[in-house]
Amino acid sequence: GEPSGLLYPQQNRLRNVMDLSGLWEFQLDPREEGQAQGWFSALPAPRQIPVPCSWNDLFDDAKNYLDLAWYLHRVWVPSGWQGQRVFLRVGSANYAARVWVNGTLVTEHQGGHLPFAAEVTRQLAWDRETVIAIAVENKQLVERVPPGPGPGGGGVAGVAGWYPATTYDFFPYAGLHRQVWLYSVPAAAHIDDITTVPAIDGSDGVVTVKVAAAGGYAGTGKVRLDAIEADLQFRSGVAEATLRVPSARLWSPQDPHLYPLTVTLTEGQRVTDAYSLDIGIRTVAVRGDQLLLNGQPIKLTGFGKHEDFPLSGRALNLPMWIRDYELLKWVGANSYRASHYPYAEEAMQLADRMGFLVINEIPAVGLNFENPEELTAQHLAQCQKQLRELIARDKNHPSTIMWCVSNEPMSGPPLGAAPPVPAAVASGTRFFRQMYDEARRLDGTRPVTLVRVQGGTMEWLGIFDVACVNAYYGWYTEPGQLDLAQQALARDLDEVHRTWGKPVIVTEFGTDTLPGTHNQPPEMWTEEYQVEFIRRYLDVAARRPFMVGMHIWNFADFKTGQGTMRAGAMNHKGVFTRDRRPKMAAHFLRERWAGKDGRK
Ligand code: GCB
Repeated sequence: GEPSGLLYPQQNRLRNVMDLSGLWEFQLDPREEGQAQGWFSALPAPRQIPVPCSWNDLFDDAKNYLDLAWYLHRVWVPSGWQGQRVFLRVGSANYAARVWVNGTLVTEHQGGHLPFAAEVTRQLAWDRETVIAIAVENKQLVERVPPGPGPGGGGVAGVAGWYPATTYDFFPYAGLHRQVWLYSVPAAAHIDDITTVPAIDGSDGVVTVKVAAAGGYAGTGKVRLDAIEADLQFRSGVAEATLRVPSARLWSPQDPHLYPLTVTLTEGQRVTDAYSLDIGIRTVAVRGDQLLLNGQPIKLTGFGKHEDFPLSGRALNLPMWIRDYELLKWVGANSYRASHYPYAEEAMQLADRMGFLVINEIPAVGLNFENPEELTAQHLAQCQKQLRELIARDKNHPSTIMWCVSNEPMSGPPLGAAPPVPAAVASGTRFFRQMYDEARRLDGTRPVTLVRVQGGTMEWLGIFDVACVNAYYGWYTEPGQLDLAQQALARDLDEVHRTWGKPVIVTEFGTDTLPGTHNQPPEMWTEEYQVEFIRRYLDVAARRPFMVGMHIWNFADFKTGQGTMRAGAMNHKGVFTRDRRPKMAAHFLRERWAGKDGRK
């Protein structure tokens, strides 16, 4: 079924929230004996760990550890919550988690980066502490998404054989990466889900609001948008209303205006539940080879990113997010791609507020279609589940302008090293048609895309609304030869456009750049080469009206596994260093994108 309970936890007059961030007990379980020995009640030899945080940068013996580990926390549930329904919500457990409350297994979840919740009203204690235990592992298994290395694993990193072995080019950070919360909702009936769909009619905004209330609720409610109100009449737990905002102030990067929306359930004059969120009134569409925001063509300037920082790893890091948004503004970016997995909910809220456009991606990186059909079927089930969870979580964010269903799926070796394998192409085509249909079924309002590896399958781009391609001419191919690289890029983009007539985005292009390394004339790994490479790519795009976006790989240097291609176990394609200092390219982009020449 559809996921429920993914509304961001909210404290108000009728609901309660308790954020369990802080120090928890932690223990590795390499022999997987914990469950049989009752570790969900007490850990035999715990140490302390912060939640949220990846475990890998904290403990030497856990650096490359991806097997089972236990988290345990004791909490008093406030007695004022009695009489309400209480849920436990895990923001992101990377990758697989099992959750116990006072000794009872209450839920399991697979796939990091997305929240899950379980009702724990019957398991928690009112007269003593409640024990919460979460067992997490991040094994790189071939049937998972992203797939682990092996017959079904693809990806450059898989091919290169790095340590720890992954099919993707970022460190496999593990652990509880976002907050764990307890929250309560009214027992009689509560708002379980809200879907808002904005439209524009002349100068008016028209917002359709669909509300799901738990337990087949058949009562009444209200929805208020700014000063406009409408009644809700629920049938079998569902109600809908349409609100018209005269002369609406449309959401855009220039004016990211948000309207407050509140949904209530009512019994006569009495409000029995309430939930508020801020929404933007804006539309996204594809017309011909243009991408439209509020009916006007828009070009994306920005980056592929990662959630990555020293010590905290892949965990929620609000200082990092605030600084990154400051730097995105500073450099003149209007957008980024949430490569290669969904980012923190707070990051999406900030993007709404600050006017960033986000290509929102599920963790489907490293897929390879040279696989037995049953493995592909397992991957499809995982990808569809992740898509359902992502859209349930992020559908109300104006900043999300596109869903991306995969990064660099492969039907043969990358970089055009050999022609695609026909059976793999056909298998991928079936797969991505189903992914596209599922995305449109869940959300008919946003374009859907897929990111092609350089030299990868052209056919798959035809299934989607926008063609996204990654390009490393001048780096992995044509090394050091930027004239050739520029020609190869132009040929590639023109062919994609000629074949499909769709808007095209280069979602990745970049060079590893060691900060402080210089040469004239520009040479690979120098700051000059990064600037020159980016300049050439932007020039090629600027001459092509169908190019609707240029996202540099990457915003910042980020941690990878260890291997011959990654100096210091880092990908150095950042325009900023890992600690967010600008390389020469950052100043160049600020001049080009923000029109600031550095002297002002
Ligand atoms: C890619 C991948 C990205 C890598 C990048 C690189 O194509 O999508 O995850 O980090 O290339 O730097 O090799």
